[in-house]
Amino acid sequence: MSDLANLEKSALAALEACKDEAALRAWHTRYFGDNGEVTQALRGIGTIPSEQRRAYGQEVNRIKGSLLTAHEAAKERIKEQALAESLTSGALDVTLPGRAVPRGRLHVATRVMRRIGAIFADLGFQVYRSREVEDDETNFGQLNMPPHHPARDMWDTFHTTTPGVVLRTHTSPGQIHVMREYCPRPIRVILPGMVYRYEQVTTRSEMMFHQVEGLAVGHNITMADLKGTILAFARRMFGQEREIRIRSSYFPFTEPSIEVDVSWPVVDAESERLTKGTGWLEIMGAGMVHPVVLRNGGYDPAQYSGFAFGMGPQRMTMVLYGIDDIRLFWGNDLRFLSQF
Ligand code: FA5
Repeated sequence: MSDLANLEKSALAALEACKDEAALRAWHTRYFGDNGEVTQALRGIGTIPSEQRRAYGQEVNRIKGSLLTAHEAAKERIKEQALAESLTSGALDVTLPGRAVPRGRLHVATRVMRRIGAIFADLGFQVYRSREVEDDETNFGQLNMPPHHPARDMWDTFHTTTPGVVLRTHTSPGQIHVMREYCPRPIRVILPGMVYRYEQVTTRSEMMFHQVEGLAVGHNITMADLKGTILAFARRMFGQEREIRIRSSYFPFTEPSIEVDVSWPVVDAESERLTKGTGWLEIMGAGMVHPVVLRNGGYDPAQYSGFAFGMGPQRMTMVLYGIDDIRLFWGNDLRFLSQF
């Protein structure tokens, strides 16, 4: 009987020490397995002298019952402990405010391109998309710059490994594509897009930048139409008080050729710097489409005339927002981009 008391005591102590389910299973095998200590005590009932057998048997069965009940309780305790542990170790505080998903926005260059597109849409211009990889002939030759023409030096060119294939240095070759597609119908389009130049990158010059070309072809189109279009654009883009100034210039694909300035009153050091003190800002090159170019597009220059212009939206954006370094546009610096 004292052995039984010891058995119960040590089994309960061992159960108390169990920390996980594996220990619990080992405990069960130790006491209730085929050769377990309680199993053996039960088997031993038959060997007990008959006068003590009844009392012994009752005690063994009581111990068996109490240990199994304790085992169930320990199982429950360990399960709850495991659950509590997993809850605290991967704790998730659902009362904390959520992390805001950063919302993207349109790049300032895209916004300005859209604004330019909207102004010209109001003036009746459609958008024509033209390729960025061009052949030498369309980028230069068809625009009245045959091979070895010195004007080609105006555009430092990226040549590809395929002879005669270049990255377009300006949007002007698009004029040839539009004319050939539309001829003999009248044309009023803008051609926005990226252009590439093998240039020294500085605060004012990039090797990759946007241009917006404009082209109008029809009967009786004159310089006055070009001037009126540019003035209407400049006033919408930069403000109602703007005046434009036309200077003569040279491009092989326009005749006469001009460069256009927009008035910019010198009111502070910033505008003084932008206009170099003159009160005028250059915004584009333009002119009347050269007869050779009209002919290359399929239009008879005796019957048709047209104007074209090419502007640099990055330079205009710099003026509009006081950006002093053109490299910021493609620098991918969020501190810059998130200001717009
Ligand atoms: C041309 O590219 C002519 N194709 C424009 C033209 C079109 C004239 C149709 C006549 C008729 P130019 O190289 O000046 O011209 O470039 C036009 C504009 O692009 C410039 O006024 C300027 O705003 C912008 N630009 C030129 N080079 C750069 C550069 N490296 N980085 C940023 N913008 C530039």
